[in-house]
Amino acid sequence: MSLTPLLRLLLLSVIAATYSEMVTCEDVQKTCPVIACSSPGIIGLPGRDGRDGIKGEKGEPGQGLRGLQGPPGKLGPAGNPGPPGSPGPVGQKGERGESSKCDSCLTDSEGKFLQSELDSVKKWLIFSLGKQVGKKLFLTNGEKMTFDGVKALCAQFQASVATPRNAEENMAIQQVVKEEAFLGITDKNKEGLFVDLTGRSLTYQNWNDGEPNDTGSAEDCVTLLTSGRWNDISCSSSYLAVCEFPI
Ligand code: FUC
Ligand code: CA
Ligand code: CA
Repeated sequence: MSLTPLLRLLLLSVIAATYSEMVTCEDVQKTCPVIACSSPGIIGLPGRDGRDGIKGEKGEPGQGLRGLQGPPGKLGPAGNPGPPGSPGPVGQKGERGESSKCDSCLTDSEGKFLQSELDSVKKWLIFSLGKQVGKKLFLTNGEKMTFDGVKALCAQFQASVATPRNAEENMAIQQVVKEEAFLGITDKNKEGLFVDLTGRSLTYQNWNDGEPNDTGSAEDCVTLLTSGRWNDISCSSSYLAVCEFPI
């Protein structure tokens, strides 16, 4: 349906008159001074969609079936080292270490000093207790005991039972004791054959008159009488112990 030019002009005039009564050009200028006043245009197309709004609150949990439990997560990082532990028990005693060669580490002057000290001690000992003859020192502890007891006592001190090899030694023993004392002489291996405790035959003898007589066929040991003479006697009797020390 087409309108005649006259009719179209008439319709536009009516629309224009109606709009000018509602919004004047001056009204528009008050809010938008850039827009140049002209005759109103036709109504445009709708604008584009606006931007997304802010995120909404978390919704209520769903009501569906719960899913299966997932696999274990990855291994976490290693933790910090813990504090030191308490001390362990004391270990066993170790092997004895190798001794250094310090046995020979004394200086010459130290050695000489120690030797002179040792010599002094020996002199004090001889002066107060014993009697020295040559390289022998005779000592008694003043105890009476059997012959076996005397042998054990002397051995304990790396010494021997006193055995006089000559008159001087015999006299030295006599001076050390106040009573009858055992000598390191015996005939127990062969009756009548007196030897020293190493089995060697005697080079010196000083028997009392009538001795040795082996009284009761039971006298296989020898004593030094206070006179300095010798007597054979029972080994199980008790007499003073005298030892001889090599010096
Ligand atoms: C003499 C010694 C014995 C004993 C006796 C008491 O006969 O020959 O050995 O000493 O005296
Ligand atoms: Ca005898
Ligand atoms: Ca006798």
